[in-house]
Amino acid sequence: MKKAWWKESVVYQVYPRSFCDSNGDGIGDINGITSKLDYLQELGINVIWLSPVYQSPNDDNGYDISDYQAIMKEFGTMEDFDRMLEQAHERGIKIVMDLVVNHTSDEHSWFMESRRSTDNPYRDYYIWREGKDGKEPNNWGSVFNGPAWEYDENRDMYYLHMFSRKQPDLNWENPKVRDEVFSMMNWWCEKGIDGFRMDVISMISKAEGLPDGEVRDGLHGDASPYVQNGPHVHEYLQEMNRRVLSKYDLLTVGECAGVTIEEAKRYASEKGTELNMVFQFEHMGLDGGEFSKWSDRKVKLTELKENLSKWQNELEGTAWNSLYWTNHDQPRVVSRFGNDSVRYREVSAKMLATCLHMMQGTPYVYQGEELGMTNMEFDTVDDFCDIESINAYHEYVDSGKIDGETMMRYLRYKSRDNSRTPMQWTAGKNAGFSMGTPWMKVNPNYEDINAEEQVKRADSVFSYYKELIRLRREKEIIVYGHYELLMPEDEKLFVYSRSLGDEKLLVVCNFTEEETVFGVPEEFVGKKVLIGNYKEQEAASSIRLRPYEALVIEK
Ligand code: TEU
Ligand code: CA
Repeated sequence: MKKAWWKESVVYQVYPRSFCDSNGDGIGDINGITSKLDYLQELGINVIWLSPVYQSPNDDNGYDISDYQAIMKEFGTMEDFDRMLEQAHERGIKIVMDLVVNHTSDEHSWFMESRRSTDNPYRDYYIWREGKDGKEPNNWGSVFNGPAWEYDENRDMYYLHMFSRKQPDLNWENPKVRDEVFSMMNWWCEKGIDGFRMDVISMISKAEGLPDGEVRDGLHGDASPYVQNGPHVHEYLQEMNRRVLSKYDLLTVGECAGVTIEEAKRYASEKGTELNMVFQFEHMGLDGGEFSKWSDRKVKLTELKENLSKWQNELEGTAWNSLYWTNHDQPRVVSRFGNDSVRYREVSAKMLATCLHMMQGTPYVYQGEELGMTNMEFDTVDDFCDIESINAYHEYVDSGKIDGETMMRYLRYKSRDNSRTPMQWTAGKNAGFSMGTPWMKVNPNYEDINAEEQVKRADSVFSYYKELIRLRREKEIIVYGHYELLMPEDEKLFVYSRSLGDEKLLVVCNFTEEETVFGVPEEFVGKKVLIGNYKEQEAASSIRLRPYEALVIEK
């Protein structure tokens, strides 16, 4: 297997709006991030993935960009950005930018020109179609609910928006669009940034003829087969690779909704023709239901194991995995796959971290995950800020598909806002996030869960993440070792081994609050426990695993 710095890295995702507010306006900003670089260095991560900081009207918190080469006013200035980049580099931390080029904001100058007239030079920068019998050109629903088309009076046509109506999809078939995107990317690379996380990059090529989708929720057609992994996506990424990526030493990760193993091998081929790695979504979909993600079903451990193991085994040697439990679009992992009760919160957060960080791939830590931050107790639909949550509530409840109370339960469990509450720095006012009024309510549990307390405490979740990250730096086997799932049918334990040459690791994770006896395989009996989330555990031939216990034994 080829070695690479981005395979040996641990990435930390910063959601700037909720990370740290330096000037008291209630909104996290770039100077706030700069002020926390020492904290990140202490944790030991070596790459930051920065969610969008570009100019944006914030219909989707910066994922709707109106100028790719300007910084959002609330976040600061380009000088602030340059200073952050420089200070990060001084600490050996790289910065990977979010690249959102499936769509722009409708307030981007390209779109404002494009909608002006049908003979404007920008007319084909977006996906415009005539209506059909006075209705939308096809039946596609947008990811944020409602139809994926918006009528524009001026052109008397509809434009496609796979996300909100303020996020029109770019027309990648137009070579001028690709020229613009690639030159913008080169501009950022020349500035010295270290890579790109590419937002829904699997959606930039749409199927010929834009055929109607299957109607499954009784409301709209499912566009995914026609917009994900479309006919030209690899061709466009290969062009991007030739014209931009190959000229610099970058970390590139594609957010690839709907990606299969076969597709991932193309996006993230070891040959380096497109990207370094992808975010796959299969494990994030295992607890969904009839209404896509909206459900409060608990994932079945055997399914989770089977899925993650498939990715581990099938990409080995041909592509590279990214490892994540959560991000700014997912609920908090301890509330989802662990147990966020006072009793088990810390131990289950550490167990989940062990399970993920011992796998093959590049791990991603989402801000606050390293503290075991939890989901939020939202009271009513008015507590949500996220466009996806608000739209979904109204669409399903207003149409009578889901009753209000049930939908609130789903939202409390799955809303993206769960992970967007402000970072909990201290037990002081507003969790130390802001001196003013935070743009979004702080989770009231900050007095118990905060960085200040955890950095000092040797057995905190923070200290445990720090140790996992240090171990990965120290041991090649954690990065490159071969993965093998053991006991696939077990409903409680997630057990796997890693091996590299003569070395071998055994990873044992109890995903339940029940005690379980585990028979340690012969070759590990009496060997060293590398890390574990309880004190006193020895690799005896049979061990009693306590609730959410995790341990790693080194042969
Ligand atoms: O997310 C893409 C995506 O597929 C999400 O819509 C995801 O399915 C959903 O959030 C799960 O609930 C990216 C960004 O990460 C997200 O924040 C943006 O809203 C979206 O693209 C549009 O840019
Ligand atoms: Ca601020």
